[in-house]
Amino acid sequence: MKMTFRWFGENSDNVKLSQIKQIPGMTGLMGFLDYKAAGEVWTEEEIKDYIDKVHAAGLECEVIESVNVHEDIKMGLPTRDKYIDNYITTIRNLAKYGVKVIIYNFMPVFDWLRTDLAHPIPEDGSNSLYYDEKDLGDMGPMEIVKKTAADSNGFSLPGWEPERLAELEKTLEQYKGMTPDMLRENYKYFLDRIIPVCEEVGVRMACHPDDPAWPIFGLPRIAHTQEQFDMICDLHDSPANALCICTGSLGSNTVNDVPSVIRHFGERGRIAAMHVRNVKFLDGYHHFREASHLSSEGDLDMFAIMKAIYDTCPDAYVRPDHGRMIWDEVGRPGYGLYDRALGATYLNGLWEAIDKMSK
Ligand code: DNO
Repeated sequence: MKMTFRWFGENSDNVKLSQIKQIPGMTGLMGFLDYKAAGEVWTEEEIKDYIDKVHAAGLECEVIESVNVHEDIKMGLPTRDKYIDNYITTIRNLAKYGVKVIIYNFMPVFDWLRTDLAHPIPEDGSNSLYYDEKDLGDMGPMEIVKKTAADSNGFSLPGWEPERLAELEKTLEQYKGMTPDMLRENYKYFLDRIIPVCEEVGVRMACHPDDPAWPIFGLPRIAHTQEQFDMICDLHDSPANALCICTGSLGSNTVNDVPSVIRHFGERGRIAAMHVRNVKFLDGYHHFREASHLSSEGDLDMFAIMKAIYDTCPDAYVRPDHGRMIWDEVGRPGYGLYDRALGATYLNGLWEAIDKMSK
């Protein structure tokens, strides 16, 4: 297991590399060029510049997260080939600088979705990301986009890039009538082209689950249960067609037994990366908030999760996912320094205990 941290680059993160380096047991990053629009090539110069800085801080950068897939690929439009060519160039460029895993998703239009980015947690005075389906029902896609942008403390939010969402109404219209099977067909077309390149250059693609783990706004979503991930693995059977299991995304839906999903795909050699965080279910339908990582503060069993990783995919890259905002920090919602650092330390502690108990 390599413990890593998400970092957005020196011009768009309140967290400094020197601070990340001081978190005990931190080996490197899940890196991101947050200014790249979906479909654009990540050039060698840009990648080198980012990774050189990470290395200079004494950290590794073997994982890149959010090389976003252009909507034309997901929709299967004739223009998709041009964007797939660009994606392949990006894979090759990243591989040249030592990247081994690329985390991405195949969710139409929206990546993750919340109805409040800073919901107060009355018990301790902190706040966290929050979802209430009731609020969403009142809002609709345009409003949620505006609200999310307005609540982001001025930071760009991955998955909510303005360029992607500028043509939202048109894009939503284009998805009308697309079934999950049709989306899967387009997904297969994409994988059939990129996975042979990944095999050649030694990169693994890691698909991130739908977050939350159910369909929204009538859009097809095909990555939120074990059965759906089995289908994704079967679309192109290769160890390079792998998964990033995000415990909080899958765990938002009680149908998913997260440790058992990890074991299922870990045993099959299909987990390249893990996002580890906790969720707390609240009263009502599809209603939860994000919790600190500690098992007793939420509804997921973090010991069982780390044990499943230890037993079935011990080489996976792990990062503490979203934290609460604590200690008056002002930062990108979900991605402050303090609570994620506490999370990393806690997860490393669980790992040490599991390791020693196993010997
Ligand atoms: C949310 C993140 C996701 C993830 C993408 C990968 O906080 O976990 O935005 O990076 O789905 O493409």
